[in-house]
Amino acid sequence: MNLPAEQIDTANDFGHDVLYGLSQPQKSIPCKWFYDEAGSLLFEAITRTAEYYPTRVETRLLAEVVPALARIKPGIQCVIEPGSGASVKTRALLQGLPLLQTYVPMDISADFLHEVSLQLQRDFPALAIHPLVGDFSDAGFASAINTADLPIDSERLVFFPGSTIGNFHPEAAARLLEQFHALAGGSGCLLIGVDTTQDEKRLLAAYNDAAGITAAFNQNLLKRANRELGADFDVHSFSHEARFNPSEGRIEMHLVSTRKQSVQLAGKCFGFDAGETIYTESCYKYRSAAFIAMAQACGWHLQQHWQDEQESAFTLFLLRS
Ligand code: AVJ
Repeated sequence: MNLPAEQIDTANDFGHDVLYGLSQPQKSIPCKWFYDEAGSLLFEAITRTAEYYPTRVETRLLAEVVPALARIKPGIQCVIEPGSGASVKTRALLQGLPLLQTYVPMDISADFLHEVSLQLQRDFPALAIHPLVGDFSDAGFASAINTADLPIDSERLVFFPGSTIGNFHPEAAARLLEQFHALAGGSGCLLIGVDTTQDEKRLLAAYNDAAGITAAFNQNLLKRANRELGADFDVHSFSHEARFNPSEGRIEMHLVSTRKQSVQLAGKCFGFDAGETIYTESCYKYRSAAFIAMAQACGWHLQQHWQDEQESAFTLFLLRS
């Protein structure tokens, strides 16, 4: 394994994104900044809560999907995973694909990716692990795969689980689906997990667990801004809120200022009214037919799909070019 992991992006633009986001009429911070080391660990803790069904459901679906995939696409040699995080779900794929040689985890959290890659290399000694650090939503990131030292002629599968696609505005989601062709290579496939659940109660509970782990995950953004950017957020005067926006078909996460206050950052002062929010995340919940239509418009064809029926409508779609 080539370590340290290859760094793709050049500048850390967390500071830029926070300054820009707090200057807008609806204050916001992009959700990709959730995932520093602490945030990545908090996300893993969210996936173990009773309310957060997507991980549990997708893992159960994968037990059925991986053997099916090994039959449908027995020749897959390389798995590429944008936003790999802890690579927990991937392990089933790494074990179940008979000709797999290479795994390329891509993540924005360098230290976390490094640790996960070392552990995977210990657990899968025969596999070539090739971590890439960076923001997979950068337009240039997809082409980085071709300059990386990879067996590019191999049959590739892009694995994009967890409904991460839901974090992108539909137009950005479509751009991402188009960029995935470059990752997959001409004849590659995409296995993508999409939360197609529409039940409002279930959705709201999943983003507001009783133990408060999602709240801590949300507030960690402000702690991170204090630590890395020297901001002076009083973290406890911003409370976590999850909202369902039915017309946009999305869950929204906000940090609500519980009082009138101001925050200093990089020589600037940002005022908050009581009740004013920082919008921190969108999680779009597509209906199956709408998702398939979007994927088709982006040059992907549906090969097969698997949908949960026990506790949600989470779906895994296998798409081919
Ligand atoms: C990792 C982006 C799929 O949107 O469900 C979990 C992130 N945010 N709880 C999601 C998240 C709050 C998660 N994704």
